[in-house]
Amino acid sequence: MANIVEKIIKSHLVEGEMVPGQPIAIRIDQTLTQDATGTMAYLQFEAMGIPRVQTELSVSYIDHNTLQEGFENADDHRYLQSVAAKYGIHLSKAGNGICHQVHLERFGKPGKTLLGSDSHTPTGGGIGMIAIGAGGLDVAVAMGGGAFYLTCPRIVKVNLTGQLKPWVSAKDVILKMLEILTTKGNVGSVVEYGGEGVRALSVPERATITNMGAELGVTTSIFPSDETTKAFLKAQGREEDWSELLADPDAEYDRTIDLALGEIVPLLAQPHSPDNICPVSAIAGMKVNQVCIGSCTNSSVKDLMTVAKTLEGKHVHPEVSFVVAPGSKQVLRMISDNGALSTLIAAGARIAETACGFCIGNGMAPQTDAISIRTNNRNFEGRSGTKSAQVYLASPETAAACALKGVITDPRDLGNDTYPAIDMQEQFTIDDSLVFPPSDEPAQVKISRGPNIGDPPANEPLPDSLRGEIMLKVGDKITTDHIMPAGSRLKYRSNVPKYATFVFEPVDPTFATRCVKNKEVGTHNFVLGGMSYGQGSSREHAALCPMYLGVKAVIAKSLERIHTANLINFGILPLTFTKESDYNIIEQGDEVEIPNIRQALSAGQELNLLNETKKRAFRLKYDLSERQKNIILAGGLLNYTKAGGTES
Ligand code: MIC
Ligand code: SF4
Repeated sequence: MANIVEKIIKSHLVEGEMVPGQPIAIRIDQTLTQDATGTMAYLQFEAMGIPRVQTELSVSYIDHNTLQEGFENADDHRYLQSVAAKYGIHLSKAGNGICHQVHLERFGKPGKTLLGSDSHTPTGGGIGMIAIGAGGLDVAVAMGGGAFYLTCPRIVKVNLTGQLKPWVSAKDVILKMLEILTTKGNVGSVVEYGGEGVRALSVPERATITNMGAELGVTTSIFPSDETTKAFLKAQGREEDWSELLADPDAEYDRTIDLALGEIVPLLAQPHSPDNICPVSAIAGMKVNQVCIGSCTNSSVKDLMTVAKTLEGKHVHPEVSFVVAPGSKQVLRMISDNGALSTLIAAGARIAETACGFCIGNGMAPQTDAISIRTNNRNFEGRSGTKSAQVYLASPETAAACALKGVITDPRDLGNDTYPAIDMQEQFTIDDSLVFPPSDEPAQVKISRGPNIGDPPANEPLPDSLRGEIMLKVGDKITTDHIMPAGSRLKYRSNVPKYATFVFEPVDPTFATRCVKNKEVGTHNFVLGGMSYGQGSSREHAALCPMYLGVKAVIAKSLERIHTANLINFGILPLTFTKESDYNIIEQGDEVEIPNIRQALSAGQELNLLNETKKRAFRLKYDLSERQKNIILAGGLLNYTKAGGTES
């Protein structure tokens, strides 16, 4: 009487007991990295001294940083290609597409585990995998054959019934889920979709839903592997990769949510959070300046065909800048062969590269105060590259309607009688010519290292007492985009000293220099956060670079899963308040001390925050397994691993 999540976890469990909330470790079958997190992951893998990856399959994708303004990106790409060839990793070259889209098409397998250094790795749940996003160091450990440690999840069943109405699509389903569950409070859960409504959703549609599970903050989301999955794999020429994976009829769940697909209407996530949901009709008529279609959430053949059919014979509004970025080379070839690309171009689309592009703020920054409608998954303030832009997340159907009319438009009001329902292709165009398998002669491969690529910085073991200043106090929902901006700063990912100068740049550009001054005189730096601190991306630089700046503890009302794991991996204490209202008393600039850390951690006691400025003491909590405590005391996972799994 097991559900799907339990079945996969059970068959991969290497440590711990399957009790929700308890630490467990699972074997990882596949890994993926992308270039922005990948260079650091492979530098860390190299530092482990393991000659070949130990996984069934590891793929390194180049999709994030393809702008190549200057030599840095191209140097990173060369490095990634040479490391892949040497260590047994497949390389998906720039131009082949966005990691999650390509992995779904060409590599994902039902029943397997996938660990990826990108928070949207759960896209693979659409094909019935336990696919989890993590920091690059965790992925490096998994490539080396190490287990992945996580909290045994609570499992939430979403029981889908009925069918979506015309002009309503998978994006609206996950926006509905975000309305129900919000981005907060879901840490430690996995969403398992089931019910008769699942059948009508194709694999790419299921993947849209699991992709944005990342925004719920859950560990992952998963769909069953059924006849629909089989048909998708067959159309990808991979029928032999299929296996059936269904929940037992009497499977139990920690919570069940019923969702009637037929009742969902076109929805939007309003600025600046993916859970700020409203029906499109509620704000219809608002002027739109930019429409961007693409990203790992909505760039499948079906998505772009639907947009093309909606725009066929028409032209987008003259005041809308309209961008389409196909998700993969496969998608681009298929829409180009079947004429949809031509339809899009005729309708006024700017065709962008098959890459993350606009989604990560790499180009296409909208005009000042713009209203931008996008099909991607995050609308955090400033992520588009324009601080004053108002980004709304929508389905491809809604985005197309907005592009045509120049104002926010419910696609059901387009006046088109027939919804261009696109059936799943019976045969996809298979062209893996931009995927390079690893070398048969690894000894001959020389690693290429450009001048922008530096070794991962070392950290010291955690001192027994921390003493220093609250360097920054921030509010709720601080994302890793606030902590470690991407966009034009992305090219410094392989150069930690340089990238660290931009920590918290969007919030307080003086943060890095102030931290360096303290570090130089030997005092420790502290950050104070609100709810859901560290949500969003898996970028471990949001922990690695603060570590480099001498940040030793983050104290917040609540912390998100991947970011917490990254803080631990880099030896930074993730702490929460015993009494949440204490947050209001402590201020930026306060001189503080946390004494006797070692003893308190080993005894499992709360920590004391002595605030010398306020002449008060506060109690702090932590949620750390024994292993995590030892990692922090050692000064991070690399030190811990080098010492053979002990704290020093
Ligand atoms: C994102 O969508 O924020 C990214 C860019 O894909 C990140 C990874 C990164 O920062 O490199 C993510 O989601 O993990
Ligand atoms: Fe790329 Fe955007 Fe997807 Fe992140 S969310 S992997 S930046 S397309």
